[in-house]
Amino acid sequence: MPQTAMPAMKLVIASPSPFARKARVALIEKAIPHDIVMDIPWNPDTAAPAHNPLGKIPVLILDDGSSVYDSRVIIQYLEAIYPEPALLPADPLQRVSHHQVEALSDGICDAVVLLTVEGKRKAKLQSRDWATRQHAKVDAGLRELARLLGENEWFVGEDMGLADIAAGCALGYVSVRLSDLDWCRAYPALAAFSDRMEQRPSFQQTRPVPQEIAEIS
Ligand SMILES: N[C@@H](CCC(=O)N[C@@H](CS)C(=O)NCC(=O)O)C(=O)O
Repeated sequence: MPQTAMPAMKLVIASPSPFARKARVALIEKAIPHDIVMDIPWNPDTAAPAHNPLGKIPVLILDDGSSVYDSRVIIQYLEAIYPEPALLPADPLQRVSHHQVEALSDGICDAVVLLTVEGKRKAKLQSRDWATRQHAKVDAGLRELARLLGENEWFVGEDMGLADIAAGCALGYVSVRLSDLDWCRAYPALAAFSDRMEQRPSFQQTRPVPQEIAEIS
């Protein structure tokens, strides 16, 4: 009997996006078959609004055409449908700790995205105060990540999980977008953690790649 191939889920991404990377890493760590759809959500021809009213990526498109967004919900969905290997522990308070690190890491990424987008606006529209505000969030976020990790191997408990994926993606993104920021010297244990994460196959396959985005007004 000929086997009918199951249609794979599709993940709409942008190649530099740390949020998309988080979802991609989860898919790879769980060995879930999927197809990648490349998008540039800042450009007028973006496909994102057809799948997410907020016009943001990542979006997971399921076999029935329905969408799951944003990266946090995508990971919850994957965890529910493909429980192994677990990215979240059973203990409810440990789960909260994972989500806290995820929120902190995503907040760092939000600030870096805003800085990147600000840099794409016409020079006369760019605000130095706004940039300073976002830089302060990145600095405070990195300081807190370093404090939470301490000298531990993983952020929560004894196993790699969501917190580590989220923090690893944020650190990789900061290194690419804010290459002048010498956070590795300030936080050597965090830098060693980032190196360990970048060596995982799921991270090696999802290195951030810059995209050409149109000027934003
Ligand atoms: N909280 C969202 C953030 C997603 C996000 O900000 N994506 C950016 C790309 S890195 C985007 O699509 N921005 C387009 C826009 O804001 O119009 C998530 O975790 O998925």
